Order: sequence, then structure tokens, then C-alpha cells
Amino acid sequence: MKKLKIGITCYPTVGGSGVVATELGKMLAERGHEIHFISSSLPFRLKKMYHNIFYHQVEVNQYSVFQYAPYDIALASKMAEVIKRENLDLLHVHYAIPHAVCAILAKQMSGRDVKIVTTLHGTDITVLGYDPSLTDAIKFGIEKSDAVTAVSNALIAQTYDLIKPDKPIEAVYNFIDERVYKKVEASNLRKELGIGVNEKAVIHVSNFRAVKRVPDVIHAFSKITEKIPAKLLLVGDGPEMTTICKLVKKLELTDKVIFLGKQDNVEDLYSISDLMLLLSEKESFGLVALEAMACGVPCIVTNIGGLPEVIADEKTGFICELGDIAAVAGRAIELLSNSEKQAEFAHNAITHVQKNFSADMIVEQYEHIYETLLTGD
Ligand code: GMT
Repeated sequence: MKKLKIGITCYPTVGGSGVVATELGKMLAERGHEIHFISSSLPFRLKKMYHNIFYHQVEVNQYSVFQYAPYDIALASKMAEVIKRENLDLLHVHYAIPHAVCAILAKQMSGRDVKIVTTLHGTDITVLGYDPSLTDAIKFGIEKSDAVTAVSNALIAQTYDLIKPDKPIEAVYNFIDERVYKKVEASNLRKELGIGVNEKAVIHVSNFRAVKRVPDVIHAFSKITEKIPAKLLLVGDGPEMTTICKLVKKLELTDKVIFLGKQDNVEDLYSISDLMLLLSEKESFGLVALEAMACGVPCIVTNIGGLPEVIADEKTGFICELGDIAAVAGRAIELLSNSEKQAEFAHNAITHVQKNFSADMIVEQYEHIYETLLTGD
């Protein structure tokens, strides 16, 4: 296909949508497209230098006359500036609010026929969608985009249910870079973290928001350790961390829980893990489960949002009802006490990701959307 000039806007800080947007930009650049990230700070996964990736920072000045700094207007102005100066073919924005709305304004300001692709990631619908003061703005952002994608079919259903947009939405699953997310030799790390040879390693990775239900992870782990010697690796940080620390102490699990905070090379941590627990009450996709599976880690997840589209129940992990801690612990014990089953699930997890969520396959889906918009074919 023709090489395109693509502007990408996302929340650049740690978070699945920022990760996906940045990885997509990198993959598109590797395929010869010219990528322009337009955001408030450099996307955190953009570490390497690419000759065809550019970054345009949105500066927001605080003036005493404004109660709130006008970030959205500054973003739209920067987008319009980049559309015109760099002759962009399209803007691919991640999140309807505010990014799609800013892109629509930027298109008008630039006077150019730039196409707008919006990807819905979840929080814009599953949280903001319940705020009546925002639903019309979300609907506007979706309907005025040229193409809209969502990271799971569950999110599409929720969007129609809550926002009722008059617009087709296509499911494009998230992907991982298989060159990074694969099982690596990291046995030293196991030792360094104090995980004994007879112990199993259970991992949870999140931003520790209340929706992640980390207390359920701790309670389930507590039950697991009644039957199986194990350590729990907690990766990430967020608003619930203080509550979690208190709970770990109360349940006398301090020696068994390793708080790792935010980490960069999570593939090493997945590679030493035997099981992931992701027991969220809202999860439009669950990128961390995909990352874990790519490294051969089976996952136990809740029957929520897009998670059942990511995990193959009884093959790459187990799907349990939200809050059913006994079921989670039972499934974990069943798997961790049967090394044959564990190896089979680990193998299934890797092949499941390769078959359904490979970067090439998903990036091609996005390219096809871009091409259809620009050529009308
Ligand atoms: O999960 C979060 O709190 C972060 C959020 C984000 O905006 O980055 O993640 C959302 O987008 C990810 C990438 O598409 C999905 O994997 C997560 O499931 C989704 N989070 C929720 O739906 C809660």
C-alpha cells in the first residue's frame, strides 16, 4: 500500500491504550509509514530512535484568568498545525474523549481533508459513558470520525448500549510485539527475588485502580498458599496500593508477596511466572493477559468485558465469575498442582496469541482501514 503520513494521539503515560498506540506507531513506521505522535509527553514506550517517527509536544500554558488550563484546545491547535505542516493523510486517535473531538476540531481548523480514525479502549465508554454530561460529546466524537474501532466485541456492544452512536464500529483486537513478549531465560531473577525452587510464582500486573479488584487477587492468593507454596508478584502502582499493603499485612502474607512497583521489562517477570491473575470488574480487553500468554503464562480472569475474547477458557487459562474467589483459588490450585496441565496451558497460550493476536495480522487490519478511507475501496 501507499506509504502514509499518520498522526497518532494517545495518553502517553503508562497504560494499555498508550502502549497499544505507541506499539502501533512503531510497527507502522517499520512498514515504511511516517508517524507523528502528537501528545502531552513522549510516549513512554518510544525508546528507540526511528528516522520516520516524529514527536510533537502539546504545550499548555496556565494563565491566571483560566480556572483550568485549556489542554484540549492546545491539542487541537497542535494537531491542526501538524496536519498542515506535515501534510498528514490521517489522524489515528486513541480515546473518543477528548482525542476524537480534538481531531474533529483540528480537521476543521486545518481546512484539510485529513481522515480521522478513532479507537475506543474502554474507560472512555465504560466509565465516562455513564456520565450524562459527556455522553453527547462521546457520541459526537464517534459519529464524526471517519472510522471507529474498538478493542473487543464486548466494548462495541457496551458502546451501542450506553452511547447509541449511529456509526459502524469495527473490532480490532490489541496485539503484542512477539519479538519482545516471548519466554526468556530468567532463572537468576527467580533466585534474586527469593522464589524457592519448589515455589510457584503468581503474577498480577495493573495500575491498581479499584476496577482491577486487587483485593480479590490477594484473597485468592491467600487461599492458594494454603495448598501450594507460592509467591505473588505485584507489578504496577496506583490509588489502591495503600489498601493492598494493609491487606497483605492483615492476612500475614508479607513474606509471600513481592511488591515490584512499576516495571519496564515485564517480559522477564512473565517468564518466571506460572500463573497470572486478572480479576477486574471492568476490562475492555486486558492487554496484560495477552502479554503474559505470549510469554507462556496461563491466566485466570473474570467473566468481564473483553477478557473472554482474549482467554480461551480451559485451554489458555480459566474464566471465573467476578468476585468468586473460591473458584479462582480452586482453578489455580488445579493448574499449579498438575505440571503436565500447566505445560499444556503454557503451550496453548503461546500458540493462541500467535494465531489470534499477532502484530502483523492486527497492524494489517489497521492498514486496511486506512487504505479503505483514503482510496474509497
Ligand atoms: O486498564 C486501565 O486502567 C488502563 C486503560 C487505558 O486507557 O490504557 O486500559 C484500557 O485499554 C487497554 C488497551 O486497549 C485495555 O487492554 C484495557 O482492558 C482497558 N481498560 C479497561 O477497560 C478498564
